[in-house]
Amino acid sequence: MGTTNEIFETDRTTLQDIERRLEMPRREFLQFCATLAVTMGLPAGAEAAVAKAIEAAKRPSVIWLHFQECTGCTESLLRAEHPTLEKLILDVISLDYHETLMAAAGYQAEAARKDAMKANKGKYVLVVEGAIPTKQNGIYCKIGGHTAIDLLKECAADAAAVIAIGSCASWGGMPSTISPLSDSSPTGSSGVAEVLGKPVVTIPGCPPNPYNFLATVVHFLTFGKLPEVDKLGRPKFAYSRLIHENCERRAHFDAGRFAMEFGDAGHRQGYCLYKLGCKGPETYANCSTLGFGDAGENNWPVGCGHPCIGCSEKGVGFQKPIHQVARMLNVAPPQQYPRIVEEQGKAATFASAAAVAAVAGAAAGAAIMLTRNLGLSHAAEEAERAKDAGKPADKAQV
Ligand code: FSX
Ligand code: SF4
Ligand code: F3S
Repeated sequence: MGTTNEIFETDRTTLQDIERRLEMPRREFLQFCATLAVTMGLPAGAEAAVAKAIEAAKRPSVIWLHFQECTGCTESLLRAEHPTLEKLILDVISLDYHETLMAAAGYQAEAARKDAMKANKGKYVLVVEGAIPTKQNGIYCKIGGHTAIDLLKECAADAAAVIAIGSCASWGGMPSTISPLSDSSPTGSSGVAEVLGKPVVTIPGCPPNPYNFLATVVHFLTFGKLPEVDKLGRPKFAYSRLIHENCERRAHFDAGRFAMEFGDAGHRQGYCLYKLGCKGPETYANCSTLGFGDAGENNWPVGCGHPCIGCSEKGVGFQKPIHQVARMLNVAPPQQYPRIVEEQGKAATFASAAAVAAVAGAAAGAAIMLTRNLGLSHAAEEAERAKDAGKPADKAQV
């Protein structure tokens, strides 16, 4: 694999082709590739392989189904800036069926789905957004006269890969919330794997970070296979670390400085939100290192002053009361301690600064190395998961 500079030297023609085809400056294209490589935790230089794969690979046909959800997953993808979705649709994937974005309606839309499935049999990627209601044979969600259960099974049968995007599709998410007066959700909302009876890749989050989805698809293009996942189907590059491990407020947690109520002096000074119910200590996701919407490292729930509600963690998000304090899953010290002296809104962890620098195209190599390290699982966490699964630590499958 070459470095970014080597690509400029050795693949100038390829890059000029891309520049023409995407109508995107080559530098912007390479920044996009570097961002995805960083997100995947790939080693330095991997952006060259990503660039080549995007350039050379036939665009995979993507069929995107919507069930019980709010369309926030699609909305968050629309807010990804590198590249904008229209460029992504046109050049990285062939989005052949997507109810929110397609112009077709009714029979025409149904025909588009059937045609794409037939033309790409065994090769298309099925993306599912939203939970699947299972009570009363699934009558609570029907599209074109078919239940979500039937549509999912029909589309999954000939898919090369199935990706459940968002917490709803991953395990039921928000629609699966159980009231204290009941032992199941009103419509029996379930995740894709549960309905299909086999594991699928899950990208939980409500909504999930679009880069985790884009990186998963590009991994498929670059290496011809989906990324390594944990026992819940989550790509390890994004869900191996607790939010709490790399949170910009972690130094306050360790020093015992907590916001006690919204708007108090501690809250205004950016103190730790643990006592307001932050679920970062029991939620695996990369929100604290990646940020949302390319708007900077503070653009994530805790960065905006609200406790993490654990939206990406089954059994935490939409199940535990928002302001109940979190269970501490491990007490390992953070990778590095952020400074605590900047004014609120300007603080940056080294990790988030590096990831944002990669988006900006500066210091991509350093960011890649750092993020790769952040993506590695460690012994304490594996032991914790093994305990949950009732296995000895050294036999843990994570
Ligand atoms: Fe909404 Fe997606 Fe939440 Fe669910 O994201 S943001 S309710 S995870 O399926 O649209
Ligand atoms: Fe950050 Fe929440 Fe952990 Fe505090 S409890 S350090 S706010 S993740
Ligand atoms: Fe969700 Fe918590 Fe991340 S609420 S978006 S998992 S910070």
